[in-house]
Amino acid sequence: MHPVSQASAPQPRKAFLVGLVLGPQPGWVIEEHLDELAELVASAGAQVVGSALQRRPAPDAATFIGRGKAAAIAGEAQAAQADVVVFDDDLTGSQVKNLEEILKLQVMDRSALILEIFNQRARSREARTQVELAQLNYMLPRLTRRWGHLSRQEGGIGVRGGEGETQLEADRRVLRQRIRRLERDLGKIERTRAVQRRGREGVASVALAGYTNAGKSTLFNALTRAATPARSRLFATLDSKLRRGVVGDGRVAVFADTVGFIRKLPHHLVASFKSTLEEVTTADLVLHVVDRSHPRWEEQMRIAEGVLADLGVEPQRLLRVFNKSDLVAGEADRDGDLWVSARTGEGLAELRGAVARRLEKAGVLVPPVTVQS
Ligand SMILES: Nc1nc2c(ncn2[C@@H]2O[C@H](COP(=O)(O)OP(=O)(O)OP(=O)(O)O)[C@@H](O)[C@H]2O)c(=O)[nH]1
Ligand SMILES: [Mg+2]
Repeated sequence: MHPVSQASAPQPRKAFLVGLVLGPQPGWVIEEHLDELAELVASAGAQVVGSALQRRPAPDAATFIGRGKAAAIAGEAQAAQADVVVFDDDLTGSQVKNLEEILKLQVMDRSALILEIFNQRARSREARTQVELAQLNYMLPRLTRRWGHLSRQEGGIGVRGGEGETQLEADRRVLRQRIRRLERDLGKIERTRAVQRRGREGVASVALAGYTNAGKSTLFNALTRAATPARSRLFATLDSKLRRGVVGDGRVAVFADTVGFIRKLPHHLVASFKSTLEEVTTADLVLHVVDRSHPRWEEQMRIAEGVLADLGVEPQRLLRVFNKSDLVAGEADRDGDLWVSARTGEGLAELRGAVARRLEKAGVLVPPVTVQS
């Protein structure tokens, strides 16, 4: 089954999780990653019914985990009444096909899961177009697996022609056409956004970015007193929302709330969400919101900063904000860092002041008029 049709599958499905521990990697790292995978599964509306880890020096080319381990997991997953087995890493089309044969269950990789969540969340035309584009780009190299009876063409050098291969090529052509169409649509949306941005010229822009669930939308609401749904689920926000907010001394900036990041974010998604993420790449200042109460906050911070660097956000345009301070009691060293609670409002005045100073420094916000006495 491919991601497009998965989105309409009846919920909740029961998921069995599988992680691979490579070489000297400590097992606890993978267990933490499986915890996050479980959060993703829950965010997709499915239920986790079990999990398994395997340690190997390298992934198996044909089955990712070992064939024997796969057979063992088949028993465990079926006993747990799972109907889908979710792998924490990306699988090739043939690995999915081989695993589905052994497991006798639907197999999904991490990217397919994230794409499914995005597909469930996408509302606006822009978000829907971007998600569909990412899904098609994900499917294109994996199309072969839907044509299992044609497996000879994967190994068989010189085997060409035949009904099935024509069908596969026709499928690919249709996909490519649709991809070009979506790219054209997105181009149009991007141009509209660029025009809107020009209309905002002269007004300083501040984008909120960071790991999913860090509290970006809650902070955006607090800074702009808007009502953007903030929910404790991953990827609640897919569109960038724009609203005016006061920074310091009554001066105004345009704030943008954006889509969250995650470890191993499928690169098709980042590429497809270019127009949404343009609010980040073009902002005068990017507030990097970190959920400081999260047990893996440092890893999440590193990942988000990596994505921001990939997007071309220079360090001088970044301002790191430690959010959810209300959940971090008695933290010894808060000096030098910006701590806020978007929920209680603690630290918001300081944040507004810091934003204003940074925007002034960047030359996009005029200093307040001071009356000489
Ligand atoms: N205790 C506490 N909870 C917070 C704070 N800020 C946000 N939250 C909660 O954290 C959860 C996620 O908040 P969101 O604002 O939706 O997070 P987000 O970064 O926009 O998430 P995505 O859009 O999914 O990437 C919600 O349940 C919020 O109520 C805070 O300062 N303190
Ligand atoms: Mg949000």
